[in-house]
Amino acid sequence: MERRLKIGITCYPTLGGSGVVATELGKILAEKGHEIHFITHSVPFRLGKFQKNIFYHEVEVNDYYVFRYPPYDLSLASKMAQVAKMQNLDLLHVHYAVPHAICAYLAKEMVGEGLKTVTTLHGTDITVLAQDESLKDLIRLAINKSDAVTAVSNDLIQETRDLLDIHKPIDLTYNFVDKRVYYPRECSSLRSDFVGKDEKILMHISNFRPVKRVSDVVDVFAKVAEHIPSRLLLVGEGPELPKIQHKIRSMGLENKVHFLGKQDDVAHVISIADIMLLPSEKESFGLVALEAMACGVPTIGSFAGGIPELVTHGETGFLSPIGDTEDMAHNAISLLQDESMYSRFREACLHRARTQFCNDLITAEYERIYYRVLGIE
Ligand code: GMT
Repeated sequence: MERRLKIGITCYPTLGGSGVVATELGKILAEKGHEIHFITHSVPFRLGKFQKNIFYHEVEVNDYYVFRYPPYDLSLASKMAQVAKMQNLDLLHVHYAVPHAICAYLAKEMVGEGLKTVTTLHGTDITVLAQDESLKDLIRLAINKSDAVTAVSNDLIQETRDLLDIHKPIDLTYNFVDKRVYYPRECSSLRSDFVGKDEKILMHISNFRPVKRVSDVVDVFAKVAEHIPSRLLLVGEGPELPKIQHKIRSMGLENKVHFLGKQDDVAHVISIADIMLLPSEKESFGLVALEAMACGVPTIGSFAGGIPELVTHGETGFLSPIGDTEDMAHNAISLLQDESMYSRFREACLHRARTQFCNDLITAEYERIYYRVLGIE
C-alpha cells in the first residue's frame, strides 16, 4: 500500500446494487488498511459485523418547524464537512451524482481544496434523472466539480456524455463481487424445498421497478414451463409486485411461482438457480447478473445498457432485444435442454467472474484513482 488513506463514503445505504457495491468497496479497503468513514442516513445494510478501520457517521436531518421538507441534502453536506475536518479525511467517495456529488462539492467548499472528491455514477442518476431538463445543470455541475468521476460501464459513460455534454474524462470501473462470498454454494437441500429432481429453477432478483420488466420474466417463464418442468423464484420487492402477482394468478401459474421477498444471503439463494432472468429496459450494469455469474449461473436477458459488457452473448448467457420474450424463452429452453452447453456456460461464467470482475482487480482500480486525485502517483 502506497499510503493509508482516510476515505469518507456516501451511498444509498438501504437498497440497491449501488449501496451493495459502495459498502463492499468500503469493507475491502478497510481490510487493506485504509480508514473508512461511512457518512449515510442509516447503517449500510451489507455492513455486517464490526470491522477494524470502519466508522459510521449518521446524518441526522433537522426538521425545524419552518421546513416544509426537511433538508436532508444540506444536513448531509454539513456532516461530510464536519467528518472531513474532524477525521482529517483525504477524500470523499460518493455514489450517485444527485444529491451525493453535489453535497460533496458543498463540503469541499466548506473544508478547502485539500479535500478531494470522487463520484461514481451508477445509472439511474443519468438514465432517469438526466432526462429531466430541470436537473440537467445540477447533475452536470456535480460531475464537473468532482476531482474524478467513474462509471460502472462504457454504455453509461457514453450516455452521460450524450445526455449531459460532459467532456471531462470518466474512468470505467466495473462493479465487482467478493470472490470469498460469491461462489457456487452447496444447496441441494434448499433446492429440494422448491423442485423435484428433474425440474429446473429460473430466478429473477430485482427491486420490481417498471424498468426491470418483471412482466417479461413471467412471460419467458410461462413459455419455458410449457417445454421443461420448471419453477420461477422471484426475489425482492417493489412497486410492480402486486401487478405481477395478479398476472401470475390470471395465467394460472401460482403453483409454479414462488415469491421469496427480500433476501440477504444472495449467494446461497442464487446458487439454487439454473438460470437468472434479466430482461430490463434500462440497466447500466446489472449487478445481479454478475452475482449469478460468480455462482456459475448463466443469465438470459436483454441487450439493454451495460448488460452486454457483462454477459458475453453465447458464452456466459444469451441476450435478446428488449421485450423479445419469444427469443429469450427459446434461448433458455436450448440452454436447459443441452447439458454439455450448460456446463460450458457454467465454467465460462465462473472463469469470467473471477478474472474480470473480482474484488482484487476492481478495488485496486479505485485505489489507483484515489492516489491519482491526491497527486500520489
Ligand atoms: O437498478 C436499480 O433500480 C437500482 C440501482 C442502484 O442504485 O443500485 O441500480 C443501478 O446501479 C447498479 C450498481 O451499479 C447497477 O448494477 C444497475 O444496473 C443500475 N440500475 C440501472 O441502471 C437501472
